[in-house]
Amino acid sequence: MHGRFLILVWAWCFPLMLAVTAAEEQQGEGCSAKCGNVTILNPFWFTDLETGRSCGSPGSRDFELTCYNGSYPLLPSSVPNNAGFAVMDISYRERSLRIVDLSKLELFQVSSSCLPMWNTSVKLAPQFRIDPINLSLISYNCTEEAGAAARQEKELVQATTMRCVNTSNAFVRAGVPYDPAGDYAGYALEGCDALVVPVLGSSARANASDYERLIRDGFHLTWELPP
Ligand SMILES: *[C@@H]1O[C@H](CO)[C@@H](O)[C@H](O)[C@H]1NC(C)=O
Ligand SMILES: *[C@@H]1O[C@H](CO)[C@@H](O)[C@H](O)[C@H]1NC(C)=O
Ligand SMILES: *[C@@H]1O[C@H](CO)[C@@H](O)[C@H](O)[C@H]1NC(C)=O
Ligand SMILES: *[C@@H]1O[C@H](CO)[C@@H](O)[C@H](O)[C@H]1NC(C)=O
Ligand SMILES: *[C@@H]1O[C@H](CO)[C@@H](O)[C@H](O)[C@H]1NC(C)=O
Ligand SMILES: *[C@@H]1O[C@H](CO)[C@@H](O)[C@H](O)[C@H]1NC(C)=O
Ligand SMILES: CC(=O)N[C@H]1CO[C@H](CO)[C@@H](O)[C@@H]1O
Repeated sequence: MHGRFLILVWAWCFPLMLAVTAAEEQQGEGCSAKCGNVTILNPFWFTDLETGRSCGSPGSRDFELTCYNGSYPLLPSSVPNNAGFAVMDISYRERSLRIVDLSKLELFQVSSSCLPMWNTSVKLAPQFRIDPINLSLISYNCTEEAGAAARQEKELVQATTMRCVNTSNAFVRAGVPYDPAGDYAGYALEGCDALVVPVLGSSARANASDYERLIRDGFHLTWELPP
């Protein structure tokens, strides 16, 4: 009789115990699993820079975020000394997140130094894929000669507010279909350095002269679970 009672109590409590454990795993001790507006759950985890404590269970390095100034989670760049990505939101159901390439924003900030720019795709860890329902924006930094030719091209917009370039010879092209292979040879311009930035698929009809807003709006990534 006594034993049966214990089993009953145990069976009744068990779901409750599971729920408590899950909540503890999500929140960890003494730290919130929220950074700004974004909820951090498995497989993502982060270390609180101030307390040094981990939120969530430390897992794969590629999924480690840093909570920047309590404002937004930062996904690091896999290129050293390069600003990472600001995470704007995460959909755990769709395994997708929207991020903004912070180093590209340096092209609009007066105070920043002009560091070398990398294509966004090379800065992402292999677990992440740029969502194919994306478009690309290509920015060109041209020599004077090539700039004179590019100014004749109707679909190119002059990047008049871009820093770190001679704005007379810098151009932007929007609405380029996203190419998973990264082969944008069809859009190469002789005498111009090209930089490819993914933008949201919903920007299909966007005007290239809105390049700053397009870059600030970010783009979607999907992730594969770590092994
Ligand atoms: C958080 O979300 C609110 C409402 O959606 C928005 O107004 C606010 O700007 C967001 N904050 C950050 C840091 O993204
Ligand atoms: C840090 O966050 C506070 C409040 O959210 C904001 O006022 C401040 O500008 C932020 N600092 C930086 C360096 O972003
Ligand atoms: C970016 O990618 C384009 C297209 O593949 C390539 O032509 C260009 O050289 C790359 N730029 C950099 C800075 O790597
Ligand atoms: C920028 O390009 C224009 C046109 O090619 C040229 O006249 C000007 O000297 C350049 N400015 C600088 C600072 O190189
Ligand atoms: C643009 O080209 C000039 C001259 O080659 C270079 O000094 C500058 O760093 C380049 N800017 C960017 C953003 O690539
Ligand atoms: C894009 O915007 C620019 C400046 O706002 C405007 O002059 C141009 O007509 C627009 N192009 C299209 C195709 O709407
Ligand atoms: C404009 C563009 O690139 N559209 C593509 C978005 O992704 C879907 C799925 O891969 C493609 O079918 C579209 O062509």
